[in-house]
Amino acid sequence: MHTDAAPHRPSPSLATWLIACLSLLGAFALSGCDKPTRDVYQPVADSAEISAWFYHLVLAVDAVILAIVVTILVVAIVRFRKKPGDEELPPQSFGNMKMEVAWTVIPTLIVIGITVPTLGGIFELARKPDLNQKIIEVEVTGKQWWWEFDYAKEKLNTANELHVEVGTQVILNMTSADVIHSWWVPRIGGKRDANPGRRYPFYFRPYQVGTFDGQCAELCGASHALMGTRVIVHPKTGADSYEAWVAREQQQAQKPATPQQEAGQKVFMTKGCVACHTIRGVSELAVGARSRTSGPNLTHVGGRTSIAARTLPMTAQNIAKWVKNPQAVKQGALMTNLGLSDEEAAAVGAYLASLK
Ligand code: HEC
Ligand SMILES: [Cu+2]
Repeated sequence: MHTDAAPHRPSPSLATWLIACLSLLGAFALSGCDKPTRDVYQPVADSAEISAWFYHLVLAVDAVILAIVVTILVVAIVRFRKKPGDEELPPQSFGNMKMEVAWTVIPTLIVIGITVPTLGGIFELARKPDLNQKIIEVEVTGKQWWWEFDYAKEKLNTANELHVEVGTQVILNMTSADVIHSWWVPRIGGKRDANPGRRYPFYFRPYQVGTFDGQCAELCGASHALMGTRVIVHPKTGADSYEAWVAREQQQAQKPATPQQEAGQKVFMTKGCVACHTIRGVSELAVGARSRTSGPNLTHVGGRTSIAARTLPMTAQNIAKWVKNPQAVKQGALMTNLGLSDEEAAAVGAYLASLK
């Protein structure tokens, strides 16, 4: 029903301003929500530092432009607003040559000012590091939906969690076994595409010890959102050093220590798991010396902090849950549901979690 007496409400311009300010505040608040393990503002490696520098450059340029535009806008609104009785058309500036040139030239200069240093940064990121120093070189293969990390020199193979050393140059050679993936650990650097049939290097040198999370950044199928990754930067010395980790990973898999773990190993050997997974020192007995890499290497799977590309935390129960029905945990997961009983799943969970 229509009434002439409209209810009292704030003038539209005030409401609009309020909404604008609130959304801006909201955006700022939300930008602080991400866990600091994935904060591009807090780089922990030279490559991420370069990207962060450009992020700040563009942010600064944009802030200046925003300040100028808002100032002009406010002055125009306040000083030149239509006054009562003012019926005259304001001066029309259509086709004003000076203004046309100004708003073509100024943005062009801004774009050039951002492009030139950006190109420098791209070359900086692509510069091959000096090979006469300690280098950790890893072959990285993106697979639906996990990451294989192969350390050729160290002769070890692991998945999803990349281990490196603070202060040491890292070279990742990125490729893909199926579709295009993109390796992105914001505090380390990236995004760097992993393309099938190609092998691209990605260089970084971490300068802070810690654990830093990342995410596949190229839509790669049903479980793209569950294709996480994690970088563990080890100190140079001590029990938690990178060298200590390498030494542990190079060992054969641990022997089962309880009857349940024994039963779990038997499940692993007899239920078809060996077709896709390798446990060094164990599965060769079943399938010969060839390693199987269509699934993650499980020789030291219990030493990881998560399973299925950071989808679940590493526990015996979670492994049991995963092997019982992988697709229930991760849509489309390329691991066969082998129809294990609850008992078999629990046993294989206990066994694999013990493989530190
Ligand atoms: C057809 C191949 C295939 C078979 C058979 C298979 N898996 Fe897998 N498995 C995979 C793939 C692929 C993944 C990675 C899935 C992902 O993260 O998207 C995986 C992941 C896992 C993981 C998580 C590892 C990690 O580091 O994230 C465990 C544990 C595992 N499988 C155990 C088993 C067990 C136990 C069996 C036998 C009951 C088995 N798998 C049978 C292919 C297979
Ligand atoms: Cu991916």
